[in-house]
Amino acid sequence: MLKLEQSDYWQQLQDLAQIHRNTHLRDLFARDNQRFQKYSLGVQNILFDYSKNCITDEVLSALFGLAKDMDLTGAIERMYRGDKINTTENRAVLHTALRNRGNAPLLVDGINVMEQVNDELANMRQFVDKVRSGEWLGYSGKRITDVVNIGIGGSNLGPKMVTQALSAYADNKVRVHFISNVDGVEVAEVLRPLHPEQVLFVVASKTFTTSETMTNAQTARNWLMASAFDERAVKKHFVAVSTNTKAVSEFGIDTEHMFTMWDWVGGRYSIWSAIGLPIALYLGFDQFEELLTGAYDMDQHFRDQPMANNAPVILALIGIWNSLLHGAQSLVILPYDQPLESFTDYIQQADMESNGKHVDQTGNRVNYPTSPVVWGQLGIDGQHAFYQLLHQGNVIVPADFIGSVESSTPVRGHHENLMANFFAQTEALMNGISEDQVREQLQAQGLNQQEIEALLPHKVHEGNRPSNTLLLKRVDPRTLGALIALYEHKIFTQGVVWDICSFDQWGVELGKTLAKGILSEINGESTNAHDSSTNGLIDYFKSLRA
Ligand code: G6Q
Repeated sequence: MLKLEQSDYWQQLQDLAQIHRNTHLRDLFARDNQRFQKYSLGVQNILFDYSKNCITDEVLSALFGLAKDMDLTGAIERMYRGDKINTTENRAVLHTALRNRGNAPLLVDGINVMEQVNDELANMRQFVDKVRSGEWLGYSGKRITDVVNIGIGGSNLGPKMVTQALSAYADNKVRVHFISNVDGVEVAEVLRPLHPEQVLFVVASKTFTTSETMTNAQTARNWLMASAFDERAVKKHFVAVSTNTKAVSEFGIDTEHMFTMWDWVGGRYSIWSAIGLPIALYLGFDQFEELLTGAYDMDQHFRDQPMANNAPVILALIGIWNSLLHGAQSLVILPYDQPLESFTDYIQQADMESNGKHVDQTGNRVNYPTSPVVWGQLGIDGQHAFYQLLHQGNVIVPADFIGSVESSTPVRGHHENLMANFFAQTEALMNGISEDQVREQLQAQGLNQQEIEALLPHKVHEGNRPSNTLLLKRVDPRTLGALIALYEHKIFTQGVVWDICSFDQWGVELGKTLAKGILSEINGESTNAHDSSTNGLIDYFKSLRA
């Protein structure tokens, strides 16, 4: 029997799901006018409203019981104190140490990692100040105006999302750009308008072996050489963030300008480490520290608050409940805030790479869904695209709506309009429009009986579609740090309840290994050795190129 199935609460939740199969959110609100007060909470500058989910006190207490049975409290403690909870890679999981602003010592294998963290933060600050003040000069003596981050996955998504989200806080001492795709189109387009003498490349790769990143870094190096004609320029225009000193040095980067991270920092949790260097270069180090502080605030909330007042725990358990109750297999994240344009992409990786697993901690196949398919985009654009399915499709997609009270760039009349849509959508998803309401509307429009009956089923919105609302005061560095950490801990909680290892990513490794072999086949260094489809496709590709 799987560990989860041994919990009586798991069985109780299945029963409750049966009982509530036909409960309508509209009725829950009609029955209890305190529902919002009961099922919402404030944490830092974030108001979290979870009342528009089909939950009751009984459901919540069963969910908390389940989390207790799965020893969530113990698991949190084990993560924070540096136990090797990434069991398949035998590693601690300590992104919380990277933002441990209280600076309490933390021992991993007998070493106080806080000393390493603080040293690296000090190195980053020193470097950031040099670049931003113009003290750091390119090969021809000009100051750096553009920072180009070369990295992929966890070494790209975080800095890209945060620099975009916080652009209102940038002073434009330097601009930032990102290259992740090995498709040459991206590197060519990013480099085209830039001047080699004034560009600083940050090659971000924990392993410094990832082929996309290495290919792009080599191309960037050639681009620099085509103008500098002197290998010594590499040291002035390239820095690295990596754990692989040997490979960094072989590339020609001065290891004095290599920023490190540790094996206890997972790629998708690395934004708080030197992987965040582009953020600090763009915004200044103080703002980067604010981001860390926001995450630290949330870390304390997650560790110290009882479950009934714990935002990440509740967000996680509601996700589990929605998959039980509605069979929901996906989660749509809908920011109503232009700065959060890439937030969904970031959480998509964090969630799906962490919890997209099919076996439990002991390797037994699980018989329940794990990570939902996470997708979405800016909500306001989505309204004119895929919301039709959210409102009337034959599938329930739970939604997280994220918006702000204040716009980070106020333009008269716009934010009110945006937020009117924000509130309208969660209300519409919850209430829908009943047959009676539609009939009334159509009668008022003067349609005859026959016309009304023909149109009626098409215009009915059943409603009862669950959503969470996260209303931020505004997108600022501290609040954003808290928001990211909120989702990180949500993902952690779900992994604990599902009893899976959230911190490995074997599914990512497989494709990386296969691509290496195929590259040598494409280059004619070996013969294809695959199934007929893969061989056929590679042969077709090669024949047209020849
Ligand atoms: C994140 C993943 C993955 C990783 C990239 C880049 O958790 O492991 O997205 O970040 O594959 O890896 P490198 O930083 O080693 O280049």
